Amino acid sequence: LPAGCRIIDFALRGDERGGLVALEEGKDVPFDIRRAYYIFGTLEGVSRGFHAHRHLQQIIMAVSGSCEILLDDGTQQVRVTLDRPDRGLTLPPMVWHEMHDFSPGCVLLVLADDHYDEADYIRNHDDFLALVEGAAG
Ligand code: T46
Repeated sequence: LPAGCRIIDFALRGDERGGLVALEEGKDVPFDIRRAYYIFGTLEGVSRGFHAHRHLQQIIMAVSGSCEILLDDGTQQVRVTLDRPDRGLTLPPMVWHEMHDFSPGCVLLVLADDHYDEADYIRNHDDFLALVEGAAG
């Protein structure tokens, strides 16, 4: 995985009635949570993402269904399957990500360490590569 991307298996607190996962800031989620959003009802064949963030830290999980996420740090590309409601993937700044192959009914929950700010997005892949190369000197 690219540096800073980490798979986190959350504790399952379910019982004979069904599943339950609790996410606590600083414990299960390694940053302060300032925003949550969820992505659902994605139409068949649609892909999303196609950006990196300059500063934002996030954790993403498929609370229902599945999708593939492509991670690109400018050097390597890795695909990760998100298909467990008890497993999160941290998305650090400066990792290009694309979400593909959404299953019907897929719900992605994302927790972020800051409010929405369009200026934090790098939505052009060539700009992203130039910034990565610039940072590498
Ligand atoms: C990310 C991936 C995993 C808001 O107004 N507030 C928000 O908090 C968010 C997340 C989005 N928006 C608006 C901006 C766009 O007009 O909602 C619209 C759709 O957002 P976007 O095209 O960026 O959605 P995705 O699925 O491509 O990307 C999202 C997040 O934006 C992004 O931060 O890392 O999920």
